[in-house]
Amino acid sequence: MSTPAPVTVIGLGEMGHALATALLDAGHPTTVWNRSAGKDDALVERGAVRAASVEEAVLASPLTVVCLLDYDVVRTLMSPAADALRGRTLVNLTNGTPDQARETEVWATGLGADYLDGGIMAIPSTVATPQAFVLYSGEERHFAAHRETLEALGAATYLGRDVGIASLYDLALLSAMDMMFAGFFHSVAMATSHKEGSATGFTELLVPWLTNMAQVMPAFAADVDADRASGAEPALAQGLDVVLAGTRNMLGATRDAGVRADFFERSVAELEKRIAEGRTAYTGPDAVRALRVDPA
Ligand code: FVH
Repeated sequence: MSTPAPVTVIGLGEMGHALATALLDAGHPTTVWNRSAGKDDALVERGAVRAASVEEAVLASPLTVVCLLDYDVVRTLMSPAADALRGRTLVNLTNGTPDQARETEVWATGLGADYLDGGIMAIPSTVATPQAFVLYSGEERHFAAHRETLEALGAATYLGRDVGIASLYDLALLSAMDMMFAGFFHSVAMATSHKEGSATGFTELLVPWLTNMAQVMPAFAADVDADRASGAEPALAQGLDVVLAGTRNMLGATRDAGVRADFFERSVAELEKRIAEGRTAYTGPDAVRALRVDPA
């Protein structure tokens, strides 16, 4: 294990503060900067160096990690430090879109900086715990050069040369989480429409149910990759008529519970269309294709 390398953290909001704390805890000489004063006090007490400007912060380390509100802020804030970035590495862990990552890479490399984009799969309290992982994309040699430092934040996962892929996977993972929570609240609204229903009692059933069902995802994923119908868990391989009957029941029970049913209205319409086309099964690849704006 080599001596922990110096690192700079710009943006000391909830997440940036957690990142800087993790780097300090791992023994990295850490320089910090934040727009508003005071957010660095606890970090300075732990040994961080407070920079007087963004430029000074960047000059302090070969690697600068930024975690800010959005990409506009990143560009606006870092532009005055353009000269300082030359020959240094910028790792942007701000949430953004794949295109924003690609544009920012062009901008940073135009300044002579090495650039990696990333997505943090953690909340501030889980940074640097075994639960945390951070996605990275961009030039692999930049990742390799700083991997040891980046591992201090959580398992460092390199996804590929296209700098946009880390944010694509980040947003896809966040989409799955958002839809899981939307499903959770939908089901709680249904369960608690009953006079004896309780969110707590219902959730005691929901968590093991969803945990079990999540085990089927790798089989579905393999079907999608192979564009085949048959690999997924046989128990889920129901005929379309059976799926339609069950989905109609979910639609009816949702309406009866006085809960918005638009999701199931769309599902029933989609299944009816497929049956009218003569289809008899609904596979993983079918489900993915049905979501594409241009399914060709
Ligand atoms: N918090 C979380 O759980 C998630 C986990 C996954 C990753 N996200 C992303 O991390 C980015 C920062 O999120 P955050 O939670 O740290 O957000 P805040 O606590 O609100 O901190 C925002 C920082 O951005 C600075 N900032 C905002 N506007 C400006 C500006 N115009 N000029 C300079 N700095 C600016 C702000 O500075 P200040 O308000 O303290 O002066 C904070 O340092 C974000 O992409 C999440 O999606 C977090």
